[in-house]
Amino acid sequence: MRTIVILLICLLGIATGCKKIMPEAPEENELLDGPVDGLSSQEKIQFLKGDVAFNDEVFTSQTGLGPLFVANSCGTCHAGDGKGHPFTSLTRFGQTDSSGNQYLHVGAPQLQNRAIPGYTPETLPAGVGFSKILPPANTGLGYLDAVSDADILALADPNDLNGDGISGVPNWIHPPAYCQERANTVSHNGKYIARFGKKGAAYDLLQQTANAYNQDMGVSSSFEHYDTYSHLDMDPEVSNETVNNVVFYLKALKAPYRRNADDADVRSGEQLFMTAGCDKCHTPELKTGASSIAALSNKTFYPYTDMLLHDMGSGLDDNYTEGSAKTYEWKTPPLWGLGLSKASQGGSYFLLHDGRAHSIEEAILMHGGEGFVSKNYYQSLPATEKEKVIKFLESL
Ligand code: HEC
Ligand code: HEC
Ligand SMILES: [Ca+2]
Ligand SMILES: [Ca+2]
Ligand SMILES: [Ca+2]
Repeated sequence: MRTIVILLICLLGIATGCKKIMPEAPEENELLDGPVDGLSSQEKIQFLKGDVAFNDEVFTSQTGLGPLFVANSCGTCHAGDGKGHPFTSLTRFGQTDSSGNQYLHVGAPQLQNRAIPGYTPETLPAGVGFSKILPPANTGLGYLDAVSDADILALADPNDLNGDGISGVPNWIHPPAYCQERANTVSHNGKYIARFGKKGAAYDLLQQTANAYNQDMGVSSSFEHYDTYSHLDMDPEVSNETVNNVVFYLKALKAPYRRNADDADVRSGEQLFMTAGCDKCHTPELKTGASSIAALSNKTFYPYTDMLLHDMGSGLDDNYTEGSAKTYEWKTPPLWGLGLSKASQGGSYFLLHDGRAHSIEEAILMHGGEGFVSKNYYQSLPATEKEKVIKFLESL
């Protein structure tokens, strides 16, 4: 019915208005959510089930939401699987060093600022420092998941032996018992390499997902069943099947496609990106090992991350530790999809962990610590050359 009305309006000759009424469907290469090519029909079905659970399943107090929570569906914070907005941030507090969290009795580490009727939401205790983080894009996660520990370690240089001022390190954690060991996983003193989240503190997508249900929505599962309000273990409110479908969905989300890769300015921008040493952390090319999803096995892909933690200087210190990550350390974020992120963030950029950078250039200029030299190189470029770097980044 609506379509007919719109068509009629168009026929009446108000042609200029029609574009506004009927937004053009985005081009395939501008969409972030969709599966990788080459899934089996079985896998496509699981992807769709995970898609529904992730985007459409809105929890209520009847289906397990809360009592304390931050949002009622994954899709609220991860709309279209793109980067999130300051309205969809998470707040964590009370963990300033490796001695642990001194504020567990008042709701740390994560703030649940909403509650179902009859319950009181958490508030930040007076005087405590807190860290606010924005959701990253969820695209291409299956590729990052399938990189071998050995490949990640090959990029690490903890003692900066090559003397370039850059010393990426993995985040070493004790994964929860329900996580399955990766093939050929590498372990040091009982700790394993974690790789998801902005400080890279989640071992795999199951841990990330089970935690999100539990901490972000107050929904318990057989994996994570501790209730943040009662401090009791709860019966599952979401099935293992649903959790596994969501994990599969995340793994099978395609990687963003490049746009304008052959443009002359984009190509010189790419050269400048290398000369500035951006690629020392934003590693252009990685490869997957064997994956249980055939479409992801032994593939070369272009995420622009080394999945390692770097000292980014005091300006980006959030006074919060996770796993072995220090307060000033962040995992290099993938840059793929950067040029598309504006659309998912409501038309403006909110970059870096807390969205403080409102343009790509601002994000670059806020690089300190191990990124300082690289940032200075960018800053010293003439305006026309800077523009090329930005054009390149927008093409990712
Ligand atoms: C209240 C908003 C919110 C909700 C609800 C939420 N997330 Fe997130 N998500 C975030 C934020 C913020 C981060 C960054 C967290 C971090 O870095 O530790 C994140 C990180 C992630 C990541 C890590 C991606 C990466 O690149 O490392 C995955 C995967 C993810 N979320 C999946 C989910 C799933 C699945 C659900 C639902 C079960 C969910 N999220 C619900 C806000 C949310
Ligand atoms: C020492 C490692 C390192 C180097 C070198 C480096 N970066 Fe980064 N970059 C990071 C880390 C880590 C972050 C995330 C910091 C945060 O969230 O607070 C980041 C964030 C970014 C972001 C924001 C991404 C987002 O999704 O919010 C952009 C854009 C970016 N870098 C571009 C560049 C460019 C261009 C260069 C070269 C001039 C460069 N980086 C050099 C490590 C590095
Ligand atoms: Ca619950
Ligand atoms: Ca809490
Ligand atoms: Ca080095």
